[in-house]
Amino acid sequence: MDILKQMAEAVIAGDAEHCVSLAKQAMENNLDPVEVIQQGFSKGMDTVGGKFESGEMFLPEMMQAAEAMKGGVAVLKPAIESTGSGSLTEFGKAVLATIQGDMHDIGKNIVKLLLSTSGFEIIDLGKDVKVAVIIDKAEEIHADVIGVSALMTTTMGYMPELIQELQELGIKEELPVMVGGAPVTEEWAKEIGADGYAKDAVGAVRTAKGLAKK
Ligand code: B1M
Repeated sequence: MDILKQMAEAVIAGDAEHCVSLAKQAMENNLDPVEVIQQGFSKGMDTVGGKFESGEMFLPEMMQAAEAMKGGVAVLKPAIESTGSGSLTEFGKAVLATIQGDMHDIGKNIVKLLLSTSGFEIIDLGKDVKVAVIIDKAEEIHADVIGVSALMTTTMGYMPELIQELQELGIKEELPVMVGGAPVTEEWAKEIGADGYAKDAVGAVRTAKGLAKK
């Protein structure tokens, strides 16, 4: 089995130790750490999501899988940081958050890692963050972009609320919003009036750079 498949399997099995050793092996073999996350660990997580949905896996196993993936990503982090390009503030400041009611932050943290190594200063507000808190912080620091993540269909609904609120305050033009997360689509992003959308963390860097330049 190739190493990426083994990584996916290790996440599904919730085997943190194996995730760590595979991540180390990937680095020794000079594999691209971002590719390793997207084609290895994340694929495993997709399977976990499917198994949870169909009742083959339960919450404790999903939590164990999440911890295992985090362990593997932590090993890859320094390699991603060392390939960083651009000075810390080349593209300005980005306020990042997982939206209100949503505790999923693995994807948001990967987006954060890549943005922070691509010329953005990141203000990470964490997970389950209220719309008002995001707006206050973005206004306070004159953010160049706001990035919000949602992993559930139930929490995606706070994204249009954020955009509406910015419109009502008359600051939408100054504070472009990028949205992402597994259930979010480009069509939906357009529909709610978001300024940008990205399917994955690599795309998020591209989109954020485009928005910050404006
Ligand atoms: Co939960 N969960 N979960 N979960 N979980 C999902 C999201 C779910 C789809 C599983 C399923 O049923 N198939 C489902 C949601 C269903 C729905 O939409 N309504 C679900 C559920 C139901 C729940 C609970 C309600 C379960 C329960 O308690 N009964 C509960 C919710 C708690 C809450 O939030 N209030 C819950 C809890 C958890 C854990 C704590 C166990 C854990 C999260 C741990 C953590 O994040 N710290 C967890 C996990 C791990 C998942 C799945 C399996 C994997 C998510 C993940 O980390 N993927 C997930 C199923 C799935 O998504 N396939 C599921 C890996 C990550 C790298 O990908 O986050 O998509 P992702 O990020 C990508 C892109 O989406 C993109 O870039 C990232 C990297 O490429 N991206 C952006 C993300 N944010 C972006 C922002 C951008 C741009 C791109 O711009 C700003």
